Amino acid sequence: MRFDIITIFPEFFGAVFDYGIVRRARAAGLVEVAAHDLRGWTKDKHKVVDDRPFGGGDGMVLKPEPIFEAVESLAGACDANSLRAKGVRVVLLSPQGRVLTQGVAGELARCEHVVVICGRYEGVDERVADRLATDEISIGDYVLSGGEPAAVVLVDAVVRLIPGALGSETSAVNESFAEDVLDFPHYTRPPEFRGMRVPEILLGGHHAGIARWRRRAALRKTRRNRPDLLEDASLSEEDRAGLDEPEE
Ligand code: 9D3
Repeated sequence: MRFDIITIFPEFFGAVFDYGIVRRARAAGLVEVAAHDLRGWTKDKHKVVDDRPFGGGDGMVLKPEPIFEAVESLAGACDANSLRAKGVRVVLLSPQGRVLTQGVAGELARCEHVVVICGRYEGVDERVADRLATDEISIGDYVLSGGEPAAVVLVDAVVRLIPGALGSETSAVNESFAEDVLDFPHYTRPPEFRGMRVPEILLGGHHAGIARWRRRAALRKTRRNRPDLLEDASLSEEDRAGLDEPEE
């Protein structure tokens, strides 16, 4: 699989893909990632990529011409349907996109080629979203300065779902967010640190007891930090009983 990232800050991506699972997947030849300077597709002397918004208002808008030129040179002449049919996605990263979820990442992980357009300034000429991008994606409801940090998040989330990328480690299927309950709390040595004890049940070898403790702790933490997830979780009687117990 290949990612081509179109950006006005290609140096932003200097070493971010040289670590961990993404590095290993690249080394194994499972994925290629390249960042390209949008200015390379301008045709004027000053390499202008932005202009003032029609209708007025603050800020500048990324012009359509260099973005269309960039995508056509990286993905071939294109309409959204024939691109999707070829396993090519053109992702516009913008605050107006559908929100990136594990499901969206899984969809992209099945593609051969993902071209990522990073927005900047106040926005991107809407003809890019309308006629060039196959997908418009946001990484969440907060304001970034541009699409570049979002591109890093997208590549990371997608690469770990490419078959073979996780190697011998636990499969992506049973990770948090493959489910509707968060992961359970983890502890390692020492058993007491600055007066904080590791829960006693984890120190013995009572596997059924440990499994019950972990499930209960995961549910309680989910209720505290992400109560929204529990709304469509299917909970057993024992799950509900564990949630109802008072704080120890
Ligand atoms: C004035 C209204 N703002 C739109 C909500 C303007 C604006 C803010 C931030 C225009 C562009 C940006 C830059 N952000 C992105 O390009 C972006 C983004 C984000 O800000 N949040 C979450 N996901 C993404 S993906 C790309």
